Amino acid sequence: MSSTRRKFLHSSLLGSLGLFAGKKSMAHPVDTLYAPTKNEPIVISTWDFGKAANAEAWTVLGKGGRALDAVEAGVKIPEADPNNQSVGYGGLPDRDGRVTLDACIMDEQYNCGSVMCLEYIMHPISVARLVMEKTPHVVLVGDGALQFALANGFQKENLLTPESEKVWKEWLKTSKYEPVINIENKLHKPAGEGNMPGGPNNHDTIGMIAMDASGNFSGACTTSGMAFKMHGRVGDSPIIGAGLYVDNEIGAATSTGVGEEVIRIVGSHLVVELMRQGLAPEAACKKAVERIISRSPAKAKTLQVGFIAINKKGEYGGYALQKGFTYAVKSGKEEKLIPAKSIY
Ligand code: SD4
Repeated sequence: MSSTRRKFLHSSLLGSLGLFAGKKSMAHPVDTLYAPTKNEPIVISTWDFGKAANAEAWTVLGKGGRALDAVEAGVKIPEADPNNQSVGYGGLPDRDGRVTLDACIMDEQYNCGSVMCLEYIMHPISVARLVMEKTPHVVLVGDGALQFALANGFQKENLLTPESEKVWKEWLKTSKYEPVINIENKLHKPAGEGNMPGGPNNHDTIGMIAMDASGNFSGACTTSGMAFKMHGRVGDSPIIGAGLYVDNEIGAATSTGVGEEVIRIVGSHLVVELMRQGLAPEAACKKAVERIISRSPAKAKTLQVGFIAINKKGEYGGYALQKGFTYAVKSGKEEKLIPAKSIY
């Protein structure tokens, strides 16, 4: 046996006996990376509906539970809420009237799972978690994701509520296809055109990131995507690095808004890397938003994108292109909804 391997086994054994808990081990960096330390749990998530989702996540975090379990439980709240027309059940359909869902999840050890364009399953986040835990893969899409979900006991359900169907039928009268942005709770079409049906939830994903009492991070992101999208269109939300990224040494970030712009800059990964360079969460989110503007300043004025992030110290922040983006925070010290700063 090589001496490195022997050292690893030795330090793992000591680690599992708890002899290194809370201390910086010199024996092997893996021991220090995941060693429990005393941390204040915290969870943050996108938009106003993040508040109810955080409260659910707190039922896990507040008891010293794992961040991964907390974020999964948290985002299942908007997924099951028929009044939320941008996530899960009740989500606005694509242009063909099909509700297609995107979700991803990531834990403290770079494990991740994702489903894209999944139909008929109310909790895509739990399917994404199973992809992570039960398969050697990271992503399953469409029929393959559905097949996998059904094989694992998920029920097929109609996710198109009468309300969302009504909005879709209204949209069909004009069938105009363009992103609609959320500014101060109003829907605005680019270039001053009239508002589009769909209510204020036309495209509001839930992205949730959390640090638990062991100092470990996880994140989850789930959405029905852009309303009336082309069938098969996938945004940033289920793409690891774009809609969500977790690096347990640094922190975590997630995004909402026009997914195409977030994918182009690999937004959430960028935010985490900016924090690695020393930026505070809010400053890192702002820089990522500025990257979108630098690519195309005129277009950026017509879009909404928001990021939120937490670092290893439990500091958090958010930033958006436009006014109107809110995020919810819950910790042992506070519970609030924060209007994010924005460029425009
Ligand atoms: C997407 N990012 O599918 C998602 C939608 C969203 O606020 O977040 N809207 O592009």
